[in-house]
Amino acid sequence: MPNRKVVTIEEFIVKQQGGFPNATGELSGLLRDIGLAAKIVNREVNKAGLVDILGITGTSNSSGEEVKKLDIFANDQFISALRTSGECCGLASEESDDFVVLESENAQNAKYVVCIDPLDGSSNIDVNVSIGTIFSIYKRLSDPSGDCTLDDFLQPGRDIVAAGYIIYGSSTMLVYSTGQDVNGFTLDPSIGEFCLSHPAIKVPKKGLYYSINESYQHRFPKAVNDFVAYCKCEDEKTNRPYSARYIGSMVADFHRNLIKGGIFMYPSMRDYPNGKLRLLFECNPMAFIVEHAGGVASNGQKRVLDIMPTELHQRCPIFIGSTDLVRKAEHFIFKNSLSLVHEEV
Ligand code: FBP
Repeated sequence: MPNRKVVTIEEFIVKQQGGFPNATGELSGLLRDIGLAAKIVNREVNKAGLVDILGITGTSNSSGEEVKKLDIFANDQFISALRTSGECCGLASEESDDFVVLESENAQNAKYVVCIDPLDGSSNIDVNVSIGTIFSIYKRLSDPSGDCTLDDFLQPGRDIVAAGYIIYGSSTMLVYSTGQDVNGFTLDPSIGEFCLSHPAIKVPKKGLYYSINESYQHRFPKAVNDFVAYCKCEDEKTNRPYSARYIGSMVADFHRNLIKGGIFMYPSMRDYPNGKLRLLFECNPMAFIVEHAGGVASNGQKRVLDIMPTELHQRCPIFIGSTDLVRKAEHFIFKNSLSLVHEEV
């Protein structure tokens, strides 16, 4: 088999930049620095069982969830990488209550802000199951002569400039898009480089898998349970039943469905009327990726990327993945809302 030319992410970013005559290299620099921080986090994740980085810190984040040591380590790594890069003026993290203004000389006038979930899938950290990092980059709206503001972060997902995730799994991959194709790079530990392994990823229109935490079925809306029942029905024509897969790390569940086709769902439920996952840190970046891979992301009624954020840590129900499956889930939700209207009349 002919040896495929190894293309590192740095080479790819520079080549991609060539396609934008007005590019200043700031976005390329930012992506490069996120890649570097990911390598450092990957090193700690890989040896997590050997060093005292497993377990909890004993503190909780603004969403009242337990904070794991590796969460903090990853958060610190990305903040320091972006602070030194000087390519971004502010950062909002799922692990921090408020956004962080990056003070360094260059950073202050930089034109980008970053939203990050430094370690997604925290319930899987201690049990050696795939976890991830999710990021998104926006152009600042505020005047570059001053500090960035909250409004720089509360932009709709459709205004994302670039987004991606790192999955720390059987191999470590960085998958991102700058609004064109979605490309995947696998970390080659022998050379310490992310190398292009999955060019121009396209999510299959039809899905094989459905991913939802079914243990909450008693708290899900009827329409969601009807759709899950539809996924389980025997019907050769539509390739059903689909296979159930749920890892409990959004990055890992999303990545499988992106490559093989499927739907990941974290719907609203009785105690989480807006679902569990955060719009800025989890839903928007994954919606940006799936749309540029030919899929869709919905909150059940509307396109996730068109939702106007009002708070940094707001939650959003999500149905994301293969077009046919997400549209089908929306159909069940719409049908159910109609029957609810009829019941009331
Ligand atoms: P964290 O960012 O705190 O890890 O929470 C997000 C998450 O772990 C997702 O990755 C995953 O899809 C979901 O929560 C699992 O939630 P549940 O355990 O309720 O199914």
